[in-house]
Amino acid sequence: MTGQFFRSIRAAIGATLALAPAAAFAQEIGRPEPGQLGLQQSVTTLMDSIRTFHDGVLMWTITLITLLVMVLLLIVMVRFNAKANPTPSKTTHNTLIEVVWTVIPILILVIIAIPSFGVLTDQLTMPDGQRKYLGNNIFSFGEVDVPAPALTVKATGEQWYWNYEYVDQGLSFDSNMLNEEERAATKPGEPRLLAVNNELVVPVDTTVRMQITASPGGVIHAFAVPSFGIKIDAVPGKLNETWFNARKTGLYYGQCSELCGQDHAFMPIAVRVVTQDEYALWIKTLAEGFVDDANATLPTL
Ligand SMILES: [Cu+2]
Repeated sequence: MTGQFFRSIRAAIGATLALAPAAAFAQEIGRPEPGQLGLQQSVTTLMDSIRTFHDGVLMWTITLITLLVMVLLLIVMVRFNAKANPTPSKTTHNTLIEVVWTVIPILILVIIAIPSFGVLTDQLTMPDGQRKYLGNNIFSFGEVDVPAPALTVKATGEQWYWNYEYVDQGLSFDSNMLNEEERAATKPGEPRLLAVNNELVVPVDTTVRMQITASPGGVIHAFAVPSFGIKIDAVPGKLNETWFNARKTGLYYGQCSELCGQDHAFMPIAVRVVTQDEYALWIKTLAEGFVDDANATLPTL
């Protein structure tokens, strides 16, 4: 019942707020759009739960509280200004009101906290093939099956770019932002400050274990991809873990999300989700040679 209720709320709000940036492209593109109001589109069960939580619970709560406070303020301004109410009440305490304005906010916070903890737990619990995930049903105990990870990628925050290591294959490469000349020459259709030379390439419908760290002696970064619903700190000397399973091929952008120094704004994250066959050829080519050769096997966007 609640699951369905929030599904329909989410669908209604999603239809109202979300622009449909992907419609024009053959592939999905996860990126911010001019004039965008809602969150970025979701292509994972984690982002489904975040969007449902945000659009279906938080936005309603915030809006109703704001309206209530505004109405109370207007009543005070009209009915209790010096002209309308020349002799003010001398009341200093009212036990009932104090209990009410303590208990009701506590209840609101509890209602927010319950699905919030569930969503957070999902992001930080590695799938084992057994555990159920929340998806859109954030007030349920979880209904979504997620397979165990089939691929492990370690992302290392450097000053100021990312290094991606395919741990099982022992392969790694750096991913640098393209400056304007490089972008115009090689990837003119991709967005400024987000396009990179070497994207993180992963197969569709596959659970990817992401290990996140920063280079020793470096600084703290954070690895975040909005369409996947993941954001996790990259700390020198510490290995953080999260996961995603993208259901649509395409190109999804994120950014370093922890203020890390002079080029913090210029170390974007670009994840390319490709078909199983494309991935198999890409990783085989990478194992045999250079990342440029591997990237050349992928279809142009
Ligand atoms: Cu950074």
